[in-house]
Amino acid sequence: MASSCQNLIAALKDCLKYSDCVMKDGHKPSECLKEHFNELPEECQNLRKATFECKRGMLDMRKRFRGNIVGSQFEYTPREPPPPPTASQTPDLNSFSTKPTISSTMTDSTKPFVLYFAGTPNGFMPTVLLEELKAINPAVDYDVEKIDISKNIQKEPWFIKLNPNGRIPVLVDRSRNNFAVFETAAIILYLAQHYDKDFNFWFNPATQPDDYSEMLQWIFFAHGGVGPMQGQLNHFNKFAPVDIPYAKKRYLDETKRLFGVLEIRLQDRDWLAGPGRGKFSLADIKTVPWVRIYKFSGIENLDEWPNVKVCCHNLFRVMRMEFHGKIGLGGPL
Ligand SMILES: N[C@@H](CCC(=O)N[C@@H](CS)C(=O)NCC(=O)O)C(=O)O
Repeated sequence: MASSCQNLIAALKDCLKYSDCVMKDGHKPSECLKEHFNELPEECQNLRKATFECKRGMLDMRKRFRGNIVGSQFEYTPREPPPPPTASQTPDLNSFSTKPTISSTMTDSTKPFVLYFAGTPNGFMPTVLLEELKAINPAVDYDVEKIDISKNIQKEPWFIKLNPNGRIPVLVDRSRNNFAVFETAAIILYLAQHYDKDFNFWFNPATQPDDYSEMLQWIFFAHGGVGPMQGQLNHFNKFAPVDIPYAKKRYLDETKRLFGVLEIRLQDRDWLAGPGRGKFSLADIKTVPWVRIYKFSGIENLDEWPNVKVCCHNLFRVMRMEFHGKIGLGGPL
């Protein structure tokens, strides 16, 4: 039976897959059929009815051994996925309580960037740098699209086109043909390369190769170490459906060990990279948003790592807090 109706079923599946109910509202196709049938496009509703008729017809045919079945000759070529939505077509994301640079009419926006964001350490890394760059050059402005990661918006097909890894943050550079960048370290390096030509927050690879290399080393250390380990610690502490003491201890110990590595680096300097006592750079922007949430991660205080504590406070001292205060990033916890 199913094989004879399979083209109709395939067409229905595609119709649902690209409907607003799935793409924008984040429902499963089965939920759309059951609970939101009347909101579906007429095409999907008709396909659903035709599929139903087809299956019923096949049953009748089996009973009666006769006749062609409506739908069994239905031709269907799988459809091309729709183009990625414009920012204003993205799901109705929880807007911020205050909306400083966040535009609800983003298609009209002339700001060069759109940042797909959630209020997590990874989300804040690009905003820290963007705010710094904007303070130097107001043309470096951006819209923020908040992604509700609890609703898996970041796994929807339109988002996967921007970031196949299905995670925030993603930066889209409208001024460079909507070039999309994912992975926090790649995003901040991209911003520096194109929009910090004076090397305010990084080092010139040609004239300061060692400082540049050291900055990269600390960026990679945070990207491959602090972030993933502290992220797992948070998962097993706060979100895992089962209590696994071994995992909690393993990631707590590892996070503390990594804080210890930062402590060694910071014992005679203020910032992770740069000559002398260092310079506030991408390396700190990449690292401190993680350290900052130590309490959330179950670490009572930073007393064991006094220089890390100072660096954490330093970052919040130099950071432009007006915007970050509004989107919920206070100072160090
Ligand atoms: N390595 C990635 C990690 C990004 C990441 O883990 N993002 C989290 C929020 S902090 C996320 O999107 N989680 C939702 C999910 O995994 O589906 C980066 O640095 O950008």
